Amino acid sequence: MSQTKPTASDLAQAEASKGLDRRRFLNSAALAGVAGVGLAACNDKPASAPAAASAPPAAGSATAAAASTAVSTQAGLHPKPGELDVYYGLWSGGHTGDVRVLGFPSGRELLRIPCFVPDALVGWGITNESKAVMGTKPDGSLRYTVGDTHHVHASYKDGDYDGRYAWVNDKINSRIARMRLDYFVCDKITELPNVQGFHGIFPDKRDPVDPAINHTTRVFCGGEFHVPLPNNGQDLDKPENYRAMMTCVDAESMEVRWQVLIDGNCDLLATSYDGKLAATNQYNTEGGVKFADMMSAEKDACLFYNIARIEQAVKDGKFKTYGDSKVPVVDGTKKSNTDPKTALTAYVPVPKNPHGVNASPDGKYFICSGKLSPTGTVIELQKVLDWFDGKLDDVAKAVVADVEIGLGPLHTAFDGRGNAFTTLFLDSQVVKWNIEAAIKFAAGDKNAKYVVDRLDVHYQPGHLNASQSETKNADGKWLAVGCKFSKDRFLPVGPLHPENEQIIDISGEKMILTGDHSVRGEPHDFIIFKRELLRPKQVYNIDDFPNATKDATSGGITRNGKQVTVKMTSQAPSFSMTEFRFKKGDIVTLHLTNLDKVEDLTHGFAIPKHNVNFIVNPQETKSVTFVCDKPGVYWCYCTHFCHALHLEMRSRMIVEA
Ligand SMILES: [Cu+2]
Repeated sequence: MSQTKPTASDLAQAEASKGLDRRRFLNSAALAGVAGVGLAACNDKPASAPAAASAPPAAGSATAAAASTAVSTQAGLHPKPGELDVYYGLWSGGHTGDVRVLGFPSGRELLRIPCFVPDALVGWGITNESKAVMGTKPDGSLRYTVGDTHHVHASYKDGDYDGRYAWVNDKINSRIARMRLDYFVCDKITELPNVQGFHGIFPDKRDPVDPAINHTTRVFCGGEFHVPLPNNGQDLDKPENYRAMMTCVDAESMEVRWQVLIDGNCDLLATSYDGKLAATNQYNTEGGVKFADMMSAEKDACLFYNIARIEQAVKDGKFKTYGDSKVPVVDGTKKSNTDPKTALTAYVPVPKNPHGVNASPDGKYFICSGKLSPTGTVIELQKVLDWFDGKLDDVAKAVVADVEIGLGPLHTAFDGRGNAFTTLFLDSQVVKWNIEAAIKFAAGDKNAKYVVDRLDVHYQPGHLNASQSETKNADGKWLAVGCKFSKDRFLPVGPLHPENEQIIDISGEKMILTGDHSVRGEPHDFIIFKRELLRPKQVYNIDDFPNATKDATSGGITRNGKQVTVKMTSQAPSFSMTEFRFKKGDIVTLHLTNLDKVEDLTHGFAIPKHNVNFIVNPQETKSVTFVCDKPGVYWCYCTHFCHALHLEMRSRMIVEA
């Protein structure tokens, strides 16, 4: 049971009794890299102390003690055998290049969706169909075999997820992948031109102009690293000419619609519920290429994009193109956008090197975190729109609060009851704070108690998200926190530790830590949403595959010189052909249709010594192409357990010399 696990306070007490303040040690280590370059506060204080001297007394400063006796008020934390979770979670996998599907609140991993990196379970990067999605070189080999996924977001309708698509970024090769949420597969990947280090990603929630379009039609992509334009060998030593861009991709076609040239490096992205605004939190507005240069300015920006104006500028031909790319690029740099009446962008100043920007579910605010400043910055969207309309003289006035919340604030989630939850990387805490109280405090009401609660997490949290948090229907039930270091929370397994995804009950006033879950590195961002928003299909439609073989007798082998095509089927416990014969040097394309219609009856197909292994799900067809370069007998066998006679499910491939 969850309440019998050691709690945060147990751990803190154990640490104290051992005279070993691991948390402070971690803080020191985490800070070492930025010492002397302008960190806004020091951390020589006990872990449970309020974050900053000038912050109001934290109602939750004794939270850890309370948590040791508190019990989760929510049923169903760990579903009993046979019970289903009530939420789906979509987790980015980091440099495993995949997306993980979790059941929530159990935290059970249900599936990994390979996107950018080959996957041996399903044959992603082996089958012709997956290679076509991933992209190949002229010789047919994969263009890339590495990826780095950070942020997963799903398509919207009426301000909530509609169950059509999810998208994920690849930071290494600046690619965006789309997943169909009916079959939980990646169906398209687009490589973005002109950018490097594509990081933040967010779909729009409705059209900025057409009120009839109240669903996602665009996906915005933040470019982090600034590079020469075009990046073809010119301007190598002229970093003043390097630039980053924000990119708009069409949600349906996955074509790149347009890009915006900007100052600074994009981190995360948020979109407004009215469709009018997108924003990226910008660090390195200095344009530095060295560590200290990137942190010299006291303020960076939350950069707002006026979507309707950008698209009008593209229509009016007010754009450039770079290098071989035909994508229109409009000028969103600060110096070209000083007149609010024509500006495409607005740079709202926020404390230096911000991390994270998140939209509140009431549609009113974007919240940026300070990272190097112990503050959360609340930006009122109506005021940003007022600036674009010439009704606000200074866009900096759109900041309605910039309040101290703790050390190393990164990302923010919401409970739909006016509270924000922000990860504090250096404090190893989540802080719960009330947005309207923070605005009152910032306006001068020093009695406004905006910090509601603090909870120790283990350790060094990065992303967090709450159930339904990034929709209008934030339900304030569960919070998941991606802790970057697990240290002593799990059995040691050598030098590579798992990460610790912690689950917190946020249904009450105080947060209650209810679960530790080890995860393979290295998830970043994730979303959690109600299971009824998806309509998954468990059996394919055979007619969706033009190369399907629809019955066991209609397949066969056709030869055209050295090109050989095999069409065969699987039906437990046998393949339609028990034997096929080739000659050395043949180039074989084999199409396999799984005729089984029974849910959960997947087959595999492996050919020894030919680097072939893939699965076919019920009524699915896949193909592989390989060269028969070694005479001999090869037993092709089913790799995915299907039947009592699974071991006998084989075909003999004979390659003649
Ligand atoms: Cu089988």
